Amino acid sequence: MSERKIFSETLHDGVAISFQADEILHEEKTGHHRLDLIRNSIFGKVLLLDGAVQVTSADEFMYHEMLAHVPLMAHANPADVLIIGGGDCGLAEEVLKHSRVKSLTQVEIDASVLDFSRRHFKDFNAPVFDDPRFQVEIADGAAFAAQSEKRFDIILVDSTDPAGPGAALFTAEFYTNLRRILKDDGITATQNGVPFLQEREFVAAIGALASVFPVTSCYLVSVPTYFGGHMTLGWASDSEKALNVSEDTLRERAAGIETRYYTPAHHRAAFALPRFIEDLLAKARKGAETG
Ligand code: AG3
Repeated sequence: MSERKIFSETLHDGVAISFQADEILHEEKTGHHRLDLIRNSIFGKVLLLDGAVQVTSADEFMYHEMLAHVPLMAHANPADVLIIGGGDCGLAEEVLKHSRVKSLTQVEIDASVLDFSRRHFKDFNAPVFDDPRFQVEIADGAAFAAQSEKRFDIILVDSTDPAGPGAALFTAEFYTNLRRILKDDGITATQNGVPFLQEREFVAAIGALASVFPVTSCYLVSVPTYFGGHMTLGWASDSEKALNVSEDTLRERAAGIETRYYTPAHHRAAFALPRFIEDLLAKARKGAETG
């Protein structure tokens, strides 16, 4: 007899998304997280950490493509890339599609999430582990950023939400260290939550980014499992140059890279924000100015 169980996300107060588990594939308490892996008829494999959905087989491409390709295509020479978090390696897979990338360092705090995802999410992450450009460090991302001697063209922060182990990845101190380890013309992009449900977190995180970087913005992605409307990805750089790359240039850089969500036209469109998000962005930047 097949087991049936409902898994409800515990991330937000007052509202939740629920998944029917056609099968419970794994339940574990790792050193850092509670980890659940279930199989759902629509989303395929669904990985939850501490009761919050992190990745599903069916919709991972939407989030990973936008977090990787927007900053990478916007950069003239994204040779050295750093991913903080992202233990399922779906983001690494997108980054390594770029032949312009010469090295990818991934810093993940939880070795068991990495090992586990390597076994269970082969469908998307298998190519990563055979790629000589890929290097993993099991370490605290915040500590890595504080200590690294290496500099990067692109830093991607693929974090959990700003609670528990992920909280350190939303602070001005962390962003100061990211700026320190970025090369000239470097770009940082961050997981920044669903502002309709996480307004306070959005303003705090963008405010912290804006207190450190001269140029701060955000762009949109819709991911079914991160429900509640648009998700925002944070953007930080020292100049506006990479925000104004033409669609023609993006198309040249995107040639030969296979995607299912990202397009050069959508890249540019993703920075056109609904009014309420524009207002929150302005509020966050203003907060940063006045301290
Ligand atoms: N990073 C994004 C987690 C967002 C979770 N939010 C939520 N469930 N509403 C996940 C890691 C993907 N590589």
